[in-house]
Amino acid sequence: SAAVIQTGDTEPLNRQVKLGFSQLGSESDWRLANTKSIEEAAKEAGIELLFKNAEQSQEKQFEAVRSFIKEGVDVIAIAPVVETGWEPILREVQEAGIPLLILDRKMELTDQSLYVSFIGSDFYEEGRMAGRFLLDKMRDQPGEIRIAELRGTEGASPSIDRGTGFRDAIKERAELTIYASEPADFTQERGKEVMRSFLQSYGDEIDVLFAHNDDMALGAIEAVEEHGLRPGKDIIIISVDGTRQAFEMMVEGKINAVVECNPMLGPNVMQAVLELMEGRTLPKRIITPERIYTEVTAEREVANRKY
Ligand code: GYE
Repeated sequence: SAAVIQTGDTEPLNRQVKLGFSQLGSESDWRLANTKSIEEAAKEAGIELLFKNAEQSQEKQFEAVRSFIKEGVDVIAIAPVVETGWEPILREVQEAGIPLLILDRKMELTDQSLYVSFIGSDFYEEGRMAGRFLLDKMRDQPGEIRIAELRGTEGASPSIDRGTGFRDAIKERAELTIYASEPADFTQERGKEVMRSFLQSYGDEIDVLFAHNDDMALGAIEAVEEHGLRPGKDIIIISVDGTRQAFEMMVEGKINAVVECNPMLGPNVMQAVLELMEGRTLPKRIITPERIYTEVTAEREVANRKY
């Protein structure tokens, strides 16, 4: 079922709409669910999807975008690996007259005319929710509380904004200190390696782990257990995304709280594409609503997880 485009008073465009999507990588369960959501929603909407995985390389994203321009797609969507460095390529897209959607992660742009809409989560708010949970969890624990942080990919907006939101929230209590903080690229493997090195350097001094995503938290849990400590008890663990695996860990008591970040952007994106083709104006920002889940609510939620 091809989506037939009705362009104002001209004849309906009797061909399939083509969407070029530059996905940043396949580093996490969140990302895999995001890709699947886009693929399924495109199919459902009858939109032809040209998909390229950039394997966490901005350079590869540039190449993908150029190939979409050559191909003459109707709309280009980019989930950008890092925040900066996008203006030149976006200008190429603009010169080709192709509308651009930014998905998932933010781009730092001075010229806001370079894109039509940014669809994704509020990462700063996610960081704040994580920090507020910690304040609450530790309200009766006196003295210094030492936090280790596993950051995501350097320069990526979820990493930058989750870090800032978290810091802004915990500022309220001076005893909460960020004791160690390193990037671990949003992968389980790096999460484990970096957590292992934290434990080798600081051992029992770490009270809390804030991981910027579930995959890194899962890797860190392995490192904590190998070190002979109990995740969720000896070290309080907070993470972001809300994958099924993280929920299972929460049910086991190994993760204390997970801030949800919704990867199911496909339906929103396809709706945006079709509206663009009908000549409608989109809101500049479309935010996906989210919440936090804790060890208290995990049990009754785990079966509902879709990713
Ligand atoms: O949290 C992480 C993924 O950009 C929101 O990227 C996304 C983040 C997500 O690798 O798991």
